[in-house]
Amino acid sequence: MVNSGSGTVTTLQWGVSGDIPVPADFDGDGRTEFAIFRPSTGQWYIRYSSTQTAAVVTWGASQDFPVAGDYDGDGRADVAVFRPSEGLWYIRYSRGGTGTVAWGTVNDVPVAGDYDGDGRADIAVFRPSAGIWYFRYATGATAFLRSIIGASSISIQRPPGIRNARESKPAPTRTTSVSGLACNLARTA
Ligand SMILES: [Ca+2]
Ligand SMILES: [Ca+2]
Repeated sequence: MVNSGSGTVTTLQWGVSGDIPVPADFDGDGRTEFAIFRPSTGQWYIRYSSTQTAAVVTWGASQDFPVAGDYDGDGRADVAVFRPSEGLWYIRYSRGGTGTVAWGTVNDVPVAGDYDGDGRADIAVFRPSAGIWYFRYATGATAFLRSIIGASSISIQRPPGIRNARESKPAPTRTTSVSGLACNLARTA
């Protein structure tokens, strides 16, 4: 790691083989935390920059993608995973509470980000087979974007249904609550 201010180089061991790095600002102090998701145990190991303390959060299962982002817009990244087999996003909000959102399907790549600039991360997936990005904005609105290789423009169109592009109606979106801060999602599958 090269410090952008001083130019000094430091190293830190945080994680082991098989861990997935999930750098994000979980405590909202403006500095990115060292964090990893361990698929084998569904555990997140976060080293907070503000306190230099570490936390272990159990959230997710072995086949999940970690998708940390500030979904509730409080300035702190939320622990979250996308489970392709179910097409579900499991979010543990930093502000409190949890949510489950159906968006995407198997083989989709999660690409969450604040696409509309409202300060909250939007749930989104990229479908490689079709070259389409599907967005579910934090406002609840949806959209999709098809990028055509070789074309000079990118068009934004109405969504045809996120679960299956051949569907004529949008897939239902459900949000349910999960109790308990350290919920092992493997047991809910
Ligand atoms: Ca931080
Ligand atoms: Ca947050």
